[in-house]
Formats: sequence, structure tokens, C-alpha cells
Amino acid sequence: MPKHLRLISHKLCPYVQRAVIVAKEKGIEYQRVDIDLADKPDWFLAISPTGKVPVLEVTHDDGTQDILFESAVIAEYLDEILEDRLLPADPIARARERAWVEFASATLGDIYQLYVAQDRAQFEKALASIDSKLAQVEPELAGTYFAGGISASSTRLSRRYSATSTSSNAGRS
Ligand SMILES: N[C@@H](CCC(=O)N[C@@H](CS)C(=O)NCC(=O)O)C(=O)O
Repeated sequence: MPKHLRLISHKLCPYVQRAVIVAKEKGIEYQRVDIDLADKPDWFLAISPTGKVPVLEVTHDDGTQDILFESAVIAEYLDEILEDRLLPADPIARARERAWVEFASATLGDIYQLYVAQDRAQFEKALASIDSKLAQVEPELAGTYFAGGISASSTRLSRRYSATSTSSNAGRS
């Protein structure tokens, strides 16, 4: 085990949560530092190749440090430094799990597009992409609260976006 782990984070980032979940599940101690992504500190920009969180600063017993970035990589590293792996030992089973992690990354990316859509067409495009991804996982989740909740909230979000666009356009003409 390394001497110290520092997780550079943001309090709302779902990618950070991957690292947090693995660390908590395995009982790994770490220090969390939340930064302001709208005003990234210079020390963070100096160590982060992508400018994104999470970043994990690993301090070894001899005082040397390594910087890890990308949430899936950080999560796997945390899984590997203590026994009782979360990822399966069988190569095919492990490859499958990694593939679904990538799938989840793409889904989170689509959800982010909902927040930054500039117009209704972009918003609908992101929704369609999320729906097509959920359609692939929903058979396994059929009848659960999660599947129904997400579909219902997609519909509500779409309606809310229409209402917001209408009201924000009102008065401009
Ligand atoms: N592929 C990256 C995505 C991380 C990511 O998008 N983090 C967002 C916050 S949730 C971020 O740092 N955004 C800041 C920026 O893009 O400038 C990962 O899995 O770690």
C-alpha cells in the first residue's frame, strides 16, 4: 500500500464517485480535496494532463509521487492495491466488466450533453443517445424502479426543456 493517497475531486463529479466507491468498498483511506472546476488552481493544472477530475496523487514510502488520471484507471488501481478484487479474475469476465465501465462513461457523457445543450435539437439528440443506451441495459433492469425512473425523468426533462425554452424566448420578440 502506498503511504498516502490524495484524491483531487469535485463535489458533483460522477467520475470521482467511481474512485470513492472503490476506496470505500475496500476500506482504503485517502484524503479528498475538492476543487473549483470553474477556477482551477495552478497546482492542479500542473499535475493534470487533461484538466479534469479525478486525479489521484500517490505518495510512496520513499517520498516519491505518482499522478494517476482517468476515473476507470484510478478505480482499477485502487482495486489492485488490496486483495479481494472487485473485478473478476477470469479474463473474459473482467473484459466484460471493463467494457460496461466504458459504456457507463459514454452514458455519463450523454447526460452531460443534456446540461450543455444549446438548443432543443442538441438536447433531443443527447436524450435519444441516452435512451438507446438504456434500451440495451433495461432488459436486465425490467420492472425495477431504476429503469422506470430514468425513462420517466427523461420525459419530464424533455418537457421541462420545452417549457424553459418557451418562457425564455417569451418577450424577446
Ligand atoms: N474521462 C474522464 C472524465 C472526467 C470528467 O469529465 N470530469 C469532469 C467533472 S465531472 C471535469 O473535470 N471537467 C472539467 C473540464 O472538463 O474542464 C474520467 O473518467 O476521469
